[in-house]
Amino acid sequence: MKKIRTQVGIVGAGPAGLMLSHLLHLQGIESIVVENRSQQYVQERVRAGVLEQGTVDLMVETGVGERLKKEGLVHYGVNLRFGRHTHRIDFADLTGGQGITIYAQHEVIKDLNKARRDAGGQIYYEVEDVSVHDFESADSSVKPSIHFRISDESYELNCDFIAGCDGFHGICRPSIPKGTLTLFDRTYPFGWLGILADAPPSCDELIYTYHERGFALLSMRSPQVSRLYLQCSPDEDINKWPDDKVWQELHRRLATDDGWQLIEGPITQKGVTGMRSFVVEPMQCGKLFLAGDAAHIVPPTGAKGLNLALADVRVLAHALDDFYKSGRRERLSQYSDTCLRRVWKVQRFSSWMTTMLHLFSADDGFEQRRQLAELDYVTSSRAASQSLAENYVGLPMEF
Ligand code: RFL
Ligand code: PHB
Repeated sequence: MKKIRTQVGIVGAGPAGLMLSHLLHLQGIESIVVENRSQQYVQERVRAGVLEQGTVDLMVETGVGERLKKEGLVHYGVNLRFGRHTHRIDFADLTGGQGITIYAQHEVIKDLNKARRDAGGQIYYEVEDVSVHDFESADSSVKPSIHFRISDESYELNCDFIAGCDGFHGICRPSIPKGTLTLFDRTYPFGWLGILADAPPSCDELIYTYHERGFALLSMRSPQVSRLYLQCSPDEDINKWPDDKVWQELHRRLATDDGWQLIEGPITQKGVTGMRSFVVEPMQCGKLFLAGDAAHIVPPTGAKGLNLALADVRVLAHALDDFYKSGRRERLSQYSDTCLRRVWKVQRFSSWMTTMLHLFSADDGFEQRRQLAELDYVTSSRAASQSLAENYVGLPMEF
């Protein structure tokens, strides 16, 4: 077995793993990232699109925000549409000038990858049989390791700490001994059918729509590319959704009385995503720290998953910095508690948005009227609008 060594071994080259490696580098801490997919696959995977103000600030402050500043679309509000009317939530007014930026997750990945490559960072793509070892003890004389294979060569990566940034289906969380973790889980009786279309966005800002046929969302990636979602069944067969049926359903759910028009264009990508809320507690075990989707999943209605993943690694990078600079372990031992305070607030917001905007049962008149009353309240009370706005642009970083 070929032995290599670093200070922090990172499993997963998604946004959490790459940002952690980047932040550690800026602090003078070495890391190696191992990723089981190819670089191309990771860089092309279509996912999130909304960056909170704090995420944008983090990227800009750490020198990876140049393209984001040029190409990102800054929005100072979102629209809630119901009863064929549109109600704008004005973020700038309600949050003291804050906004969100539309910039695709795979662009964030490209920027982070480039920064790591330019700095000579080590990222091993297409590794196989990844496993994590000897991390359970807090005793610093016992060193954890990550084992993996590249083609026919087996590697043992020895390190001081392991960061499990390997997403919901990764191997880090399941490697933690049984009984150590408590899982909190909720699934929803629907999913999202998402499309990318070569069509200019039909609105300058996002439109979250409540409709008796189900939720619809209009988002975008650029002035030429629209991203749209429809509530569907969690196991929806995508083959039953030819392009014209997707457009027809979008037209129905997004229709208004004010002459607004949905602009169509060729669909370039189509997929179904399930929805869940999930949290694991604690987010650490000895010298293994879970971050991002490995530790928690939020339903996408709040546009929070990527932002939360980056908030975790920001906390972890600070805690590791403290340890390497002064030997202090307090922040490392508080890692999970610090992250979970934000995680649960974001879970609350994401499940609230999801519950307010989706159709749960077509014949539950009470629930539908309750949802409409909630939307009416949120869009007519300044206090309620402000609560939505401050959560959407992102709660302040406490650490
Ligand atoms: P990722 O992105 O899943 O990255 C984990 C990486 O680990 C790799 N991996 C392994 N590597 C080595 N060995 C193994 N055994 C491994 N197992 C897995 C994987 O290949 C992968 O590269 O997790 P990370 O870094 O925690 O980032 C989380 C975000 O990707 C996720 O929360 C967001 O995409 C969620 N999300 C959204 N978040 C937002 O903030 N705003 C949004 O607008 C938003 N929209 C979305 C979304 C997610 C969606 N889907 C498809 C789930 C919209 C959608 C449709
Ligand atoms: C997206 O553009 O992909 C997007 C926007 C807002 C969400 C979820 C996804 O809440």
